[in-house]
Amino acid sequence: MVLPRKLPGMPGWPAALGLRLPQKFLFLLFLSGLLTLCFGALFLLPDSSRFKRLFLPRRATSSSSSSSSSSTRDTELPRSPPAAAEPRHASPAAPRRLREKLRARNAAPAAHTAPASRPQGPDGERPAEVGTGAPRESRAPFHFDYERFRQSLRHPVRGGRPDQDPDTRARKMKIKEMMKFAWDNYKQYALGKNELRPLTKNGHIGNMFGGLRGATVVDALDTLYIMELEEEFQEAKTWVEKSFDLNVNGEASLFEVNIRYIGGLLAAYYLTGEEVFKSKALELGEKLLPAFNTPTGIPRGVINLGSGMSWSWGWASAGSSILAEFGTLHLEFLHLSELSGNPVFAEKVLNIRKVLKRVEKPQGLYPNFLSPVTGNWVQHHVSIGGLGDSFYEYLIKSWLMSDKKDSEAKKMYDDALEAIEKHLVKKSAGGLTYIAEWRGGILDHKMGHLACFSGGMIALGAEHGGEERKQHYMDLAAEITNTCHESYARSDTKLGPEAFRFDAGTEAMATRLSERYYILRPEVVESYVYMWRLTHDVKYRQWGWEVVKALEKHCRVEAGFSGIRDVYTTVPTHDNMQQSFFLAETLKYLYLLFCEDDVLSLDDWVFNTEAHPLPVNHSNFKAKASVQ
Ligand code: DMJ
Repeated sequence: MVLPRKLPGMPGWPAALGLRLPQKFLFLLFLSGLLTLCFGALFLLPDSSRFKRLFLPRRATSSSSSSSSSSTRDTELPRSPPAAAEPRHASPAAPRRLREKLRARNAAPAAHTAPASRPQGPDGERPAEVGTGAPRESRAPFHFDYERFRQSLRHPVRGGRPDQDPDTRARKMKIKEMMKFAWDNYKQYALGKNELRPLTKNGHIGNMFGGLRGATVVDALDTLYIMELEEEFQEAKTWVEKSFDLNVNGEASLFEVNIRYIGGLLAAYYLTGEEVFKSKALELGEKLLPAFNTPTGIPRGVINLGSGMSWSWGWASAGSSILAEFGTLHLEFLHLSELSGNPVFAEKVLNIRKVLKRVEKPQGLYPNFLSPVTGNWVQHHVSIGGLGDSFYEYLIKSWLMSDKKDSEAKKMYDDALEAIEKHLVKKSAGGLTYIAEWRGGILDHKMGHLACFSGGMIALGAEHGGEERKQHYMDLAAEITNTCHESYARSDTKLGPEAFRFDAGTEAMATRLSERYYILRPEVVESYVYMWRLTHDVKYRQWGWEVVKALEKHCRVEAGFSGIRDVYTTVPTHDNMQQSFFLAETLKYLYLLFCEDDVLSLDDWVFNTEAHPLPVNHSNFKAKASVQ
């Protein structure tokens, strides 16, 4: 401890007290005794004390914290509750059923989640267990009853009835062939890399997944399974078993890892019951938890999967977190709790909802940037396309996934949609309905390709509203889907641009060179599927078939499918990238468009934002926690 040095022209403070040398020594002795006493008292403070956390090594205070003791960022709130306690961050208004479930889980001697390969702390010790204070060895393993879950489904997952119409059957088979072609080329030239580069016939790794590999494998698993590409599914499964390494050390997008890897693994587990998918999902889920260690519990966008350090995107205003990123965790995280018996994942996302409920919404709208430190909006940009999109999607899907019990999510969705309709939904001079973007009250009359998922979302939400509202929202959904179809129909390739505008005489076309590309995105086809399933209007199948033909003509190359740089030329340049979401989403949705409705029935499944099916928790769902 260094005492303040004497300043020129001022007496030292023991001297200023008029003390002589022996007295000075006595005074210093007393002072150091006092300091030692104060520091020692820290050990007597309760575990929750902020001071204790500031001064003591992290592991000593985080027995109930998230898994990664290797996180170097000290945490404030929130923390997981000790066993048998009410989840600290479960909102009082949070769905009662979910809270009861969490309480039951907390009381159960459960929470064996991580396999033996779980990372160790920096000094070689095991990190503290997630969500319980009990030592790992003393707790019985949690068991999710997969067989009972399968019995609870209302339809066979791959469909019970064969298609009647030969044309529809042929179209379905064509899409299956496209999937096989995309997979075979990825396998041949890029297996283990994240994406295939189909022109140069090699792999792409990129920097979105923090050193994780095989994004295309994990994204493709459920599509291969649903299409009954058995051999190819086995190849993908073998890669996950033998080569999928989670002990990586790199900066990952929390959102992308969640929707592609966690979503893909969860769906593969629920469809097949193969334990490897579950254990990988849970292990990876734990690695994401340190991102939530912020003053509000709103996670930051980027996390190092090795160290657990997290931070905000450099491009996000003032260190903010992005609505569509932290708002697109709910479905997967509830399932991580469901499968592990560990409430920590559900607590994290319930807390996000609590923060969002509490914060004031300008005109009832949710801006895209929120500070994880203050919990306030950082900028007033509102969009149902990029940066906002899947937040709204997860509200309505949370309600559906809860078997319509999560009325809080439904209310938030209804209110948000009402504000969007009031302030953002417009009609063009030519009669096309579109959803504009909002910048502090000023409208930008532009719709991104990403925003085209909203036709399907609005139809899904409408399906369960009152009769009058239902018709209103079904009409709105149909109009938006029609506008997105127009953005395809008005291009030379019959594929849609990244963004299209409604200004200066332009309708549903890109006006900027930088917005003319198409990267194999799924959102328009996604809306066709929901509209088809909910209305059975054959035009949606016709529109889907137009997309198949355009993909074959302009995107299929010798070794896979590639995005194109300009949809307004029939001799487009390829971008040399077969995105993983092409296999996860675009081809899956196209296939489902030509399947009977009981294949991945909407009665049994909700699709995460990467089109990975997660089961609805039916009231007759009897897969309860049991201790082996
Ligand atoms: C996908 O990764 C997901 O659909 C996500 O929500 C946003 N967009 C891409 C595909 O366009």
